[in-house]
Amino acid sequence: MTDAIGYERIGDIAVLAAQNPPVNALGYDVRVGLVQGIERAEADAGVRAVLIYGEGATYFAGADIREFGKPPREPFLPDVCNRIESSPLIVVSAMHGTALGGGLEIALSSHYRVAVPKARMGLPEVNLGLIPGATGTQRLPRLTGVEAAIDLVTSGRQIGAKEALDLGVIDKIAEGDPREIGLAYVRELLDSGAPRRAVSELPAPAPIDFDAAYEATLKKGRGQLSPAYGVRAVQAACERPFAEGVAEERRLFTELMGTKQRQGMIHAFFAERAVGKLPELDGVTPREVKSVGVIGGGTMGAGIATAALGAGLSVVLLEMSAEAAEAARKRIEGNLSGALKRGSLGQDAFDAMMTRALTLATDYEALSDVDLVIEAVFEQMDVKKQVFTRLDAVCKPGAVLATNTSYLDIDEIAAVTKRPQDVIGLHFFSPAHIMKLLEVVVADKTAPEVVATGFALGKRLGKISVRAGVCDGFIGNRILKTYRTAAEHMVLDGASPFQIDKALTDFGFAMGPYAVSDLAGLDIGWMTRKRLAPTRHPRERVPTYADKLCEAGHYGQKTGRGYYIYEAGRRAGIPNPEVMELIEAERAELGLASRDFSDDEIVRRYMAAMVNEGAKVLEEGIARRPLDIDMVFLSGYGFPRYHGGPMKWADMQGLDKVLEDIRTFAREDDYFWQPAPLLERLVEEGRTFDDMNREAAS
Ligand code: T1G
Repeated sequence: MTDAIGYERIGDIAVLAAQNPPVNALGYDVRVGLVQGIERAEADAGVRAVLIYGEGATYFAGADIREFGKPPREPFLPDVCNRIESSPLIVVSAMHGTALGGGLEIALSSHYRVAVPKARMGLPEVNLGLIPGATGTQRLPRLTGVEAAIDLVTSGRQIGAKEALDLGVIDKIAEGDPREIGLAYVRELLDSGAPRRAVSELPAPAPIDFDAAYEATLKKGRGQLSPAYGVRAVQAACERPFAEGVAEERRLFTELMGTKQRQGMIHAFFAERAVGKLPELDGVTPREVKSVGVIGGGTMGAGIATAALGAGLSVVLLEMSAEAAEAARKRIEGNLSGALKRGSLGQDAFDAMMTRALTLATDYEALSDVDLVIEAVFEQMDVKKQVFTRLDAVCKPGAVLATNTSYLDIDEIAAVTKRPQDVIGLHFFSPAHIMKLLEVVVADKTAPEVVATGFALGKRLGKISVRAGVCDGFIGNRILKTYRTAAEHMVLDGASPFQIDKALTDFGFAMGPYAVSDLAGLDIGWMTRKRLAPTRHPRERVPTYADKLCEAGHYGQKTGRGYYIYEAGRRAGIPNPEVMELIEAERAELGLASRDFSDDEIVRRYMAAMVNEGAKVLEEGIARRPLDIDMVFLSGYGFPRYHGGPMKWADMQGLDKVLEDIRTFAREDDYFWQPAPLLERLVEEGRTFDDMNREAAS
C-alpha cells in the first residue's frame, strides 16, 4: 500500500483515507493506493463494505494537474473508477471540502455518497480546456438526467451539498467529520441490507436535441472547445452502452488534452496561483487592515467602498459635501442591491454594511484612525497632491496611503508626504466591486510591508493582484495604448473599426476594442490624446476622426452614439455610418491609399503589438514575470482565457513567428514597430516566456 491512501479495518468496514495534502489530488500514488485498498478490502475476510474519504481540507479535488502533458501512468483514473464500482463490497464515499473533477468521479463510482453540509462538488474540467475524463460524463447523467448533467459539465460550476442532494448526485447530508458520518452511513446501509448500486448499471437518460445543444454551447463559449465537447460526451451516455460511452468520453478527452486551449487554460490556472507569490514578500508581514478610508464617492470610489464592505471591512467614505456623500451612499446601496436580489447577500448583512460598517464624512479628520486610505479623486496631479498633503497631516502613523490613479506618477505623489514608504498604488478596474484585477503599483520608496499589505487587501477583496512598477499606464493601460494604436493604424490604412472588432471577437474577446471604447466612454481616450499631444513624437500616427465624434458629443454608450449607435432595448450597437465618413475624409486628407486587411492579419498585428509592448514592460521591470502580464489581461481586459494570456499565446505561436511579423510590419513603419530587445534575445537564445516564468520561480 502507498501511504497516499491509508487502510484501516473497523469491524466489517474497511476504511480508505486519502492522505495527499494539500488537496488530495489523484496523483499516481493515490490511484495505486485506491486500487490496492479495494483489493485488500476484498481479500480481508469479513469485510462487507468500504468507506472512502479524504483527510485534511478536502475529499479528492481532482486529477493531479501537474501530471498533464507528461506520459500518463497506469492505473488511469477511469480504470480506478470502474475498479471501485465493480467491487462486490458496498463502497461509500464521504465528501467534504471540494470534490472536483476526478474527485467527484471517484465518488460517482462509489455505490453511495454522503456529504457534510458545507461540501461543494463539480466537474470544472472545462475550465482547464478539458472535459471530465474518468467516466463523469457517463455516470452523472444517469443520476441527474441530461439537462442537469450538461449544465454541470459545460459550466464547470460548483454546487453545494443541498443542490447535489436535490439533483441526486449524493444520497445524504450529515453534520460532522467526514470519517464519522461515513462510518455511520455505511453502518446504516449494512444494517438495512442495502444492495450494491452501480451507477453505470442505471438506465441511460432520455436524450435531447444534442446538435442544438452543441451549437448553442459552442457559440456561448466564443471559440472555446471543451464545453461543446462535453455535450457530445453526455450524448454518448444516452446513445451508447456504458463501456462504449466511456471510450467515446476518453477519445474526446484525449483530443482536448492535445489542444493549445488546454495548454492555455492550465497555464492560466497555475499563473493565477503564482501571481501573488513574490520572493520579495517572503517573510514580510502585512500591516493589519480593519478599516479603510475611501476618498471620492464617484463610480470608482463607490465601487472600491462596496468591495471593502463586502469583504467585512469598515469604511469611511469622504466626499466634498453632504450631498455628494449621500449620492455616494446611494451608489454603494445600488451596487450591493444586486447581490441582495441574487440572494448572495442577506438583508441583515446588507443593513449592517449600510448602517454600521459604512460612515460618510466630509472632513479629513474622519480618516485619522483608518488603517488604509484609497483615494479615487479626479485624475489630475495637483488634485492628488492636495489630497496626499492632507492625508499626511491627518492619518495615523503606519496608515497605508494608496492612490487609485490609472497612470499618474506615484513617486511624484509620494514626494509630497513625509512618509513616502507608506504610499502605494492600488489600481482598481471599474466596476471596482466586480472586476477581479488589482494592479498593486510599487513606487520607489514603498516599504515591503506596504506592498504585502496591498496584496493582503487584494486577497481579502477577492481580487487577482498583480505587482506593477511606475510608468504611464503601469502594465495594462500601457500595453493597451500600444495595441489600440496598432488598430488605429489599420483603420487609417484601410480596415474599418467594425471589421477589427469582429476579427477580435472571433479570436475570442468578448468585445472588440472599439465596442470597449464605446463602453468606457470615448471622452477618456480623447482626454488622453489631448494630454499627450504636447509631447507627441512627430512620427506618431494619431488619427483625428475619433476627436470629431467627441466634439459632436458622441461619447459612446453613455450618449447613445459613438462607433456604434445604441438604440433602447437593443443589446448590441449597430455600426455608426458617420464613422466611416469621418475615416474616409481623414484618409483623403492624409492622402492615404486604403488596402484590405484579412482578419488573420488584423489579429496578428494587434497581438504582435500587445506582445512586443509586453516584452518592453518586462525588460523595464514594470512587470516581474510574463505570467503577471498574462494575469493582467485575463483578469482585467477580457483576454480569452483559452489562449492563456498574451505572453502564453506568443509562446504557443512561436516567438520567432511573432518577431518575424514585427520585423515585416517595421518595413512600413519602423517607428511604431521597434522590436523589443528582450524578444529578440529570447528568439536568439531559443527561450520562451514560460522559461522566464520558470527562472523567476526557481
Ligand atoms: N492538481 C494539482 N495541484 C493542485 C490541484 C490539482 N487538481 N488543485 C490545487 N492544486 C494546488 C494548487 O496549485 C496550490 O499549489 C495548492 O494545491 C492549493 O490550491 C480526469 C482530468 C481545490 C478549490 O480543476 O479549484 O480531475 O500554489 O491555492 O484556494 O476528469 O485548488 O500551494 O503550490 O487553489 O483552497 C479537476 C482545481 C482537475 C480543481 C482549492 N480539478 N483546484 O482552492 O487552494 S482535472 C480541478 C481548485 C480532472 C478528471 C480531470 C482549487 C481548490 P501551491 P489553491 P484553494
